[in-house]
Amino acid sequence: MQQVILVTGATAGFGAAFARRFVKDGHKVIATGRRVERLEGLAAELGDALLPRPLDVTDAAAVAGFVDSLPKDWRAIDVLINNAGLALGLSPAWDADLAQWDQMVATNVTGLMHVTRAVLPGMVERNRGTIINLGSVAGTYPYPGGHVYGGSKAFVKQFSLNLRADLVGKNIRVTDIEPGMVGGSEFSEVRFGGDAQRARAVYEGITPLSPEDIAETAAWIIGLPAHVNINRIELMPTCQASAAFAVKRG
Ligand code: NDP
Ligand code: 8X3
Repeated sequence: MQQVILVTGATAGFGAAFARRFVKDGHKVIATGRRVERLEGLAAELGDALLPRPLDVTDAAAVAGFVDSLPKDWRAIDVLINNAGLALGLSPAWDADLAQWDQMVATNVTGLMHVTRAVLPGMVERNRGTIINLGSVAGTYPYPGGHVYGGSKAFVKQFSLNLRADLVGKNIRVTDIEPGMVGGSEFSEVRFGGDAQRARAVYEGITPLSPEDIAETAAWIIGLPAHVNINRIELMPTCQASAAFAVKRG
């Protein structure tokens, strides 16, 4: 059955892969992000099934008015994909840039919260919906330099589980997708401030997950019978595993 799917951060990486996959699957996609020309490119590629709409998730007023700003037949959002997010920097906490910490919290935590709060009342009114949040293995497993990024994704995990606590008995599903290393997106380039060489090195000699793997996972979750809620799903490429505790001797 055709669904109206709102994707945040659809201008790159997973978000663009979600848009392509969901349109291919016969759904209608509201593609959002800050880079308007990327959204227009997606619309040119995918046609009328895709509605391009600029949206900065850190702009609280724009988020609050977003659903009402949509054309009438796009307002009943069936699926929300809270995908917009970023990691900034990898230096140790004592050396980290506070502005980068603030931007990660504003985007990954506050932005995701606000978009959810804007879309959820309609879902509750219709007693129908699916919310997929993009968490990360970083929200479960600590790593050096992960501090606020990992903390923000731990929030996404717990927020997802707590949403279900409020929604129990309603026909509204919430899933936290928690991927490990995924290549083919701008994630590492953004993290390293545009340093393409450093970003490339992250994926050298390995086969990471791809944005299409994440889109496949989301498509599976959406297509499950309406009574099935996947609470959390953690996935890694076979070249990655969680490591032993770090121990510093001497
Ligand atoms: P990309 O950097 O390729 O894409 C991030 C998207 O987020 C872009 O479309 C960007 O669009 C959007 N975005 C960033 N800030 C804002 C904002 N303020 N308002 C609206 N959109 C914003 O990263 P990925 O596709 O790899 O990551 C997608 C999600 O998956 C993120 O939440 C990330 O944390 C998570 N993740 C990524 C993993 C990876 O290894 N790649 C692994 C696990 C989780 P624009 O700049 O146009 O606004
Ligand atoms: C992205 C995966 O391991 O770089 O969330 O934090 S990781």
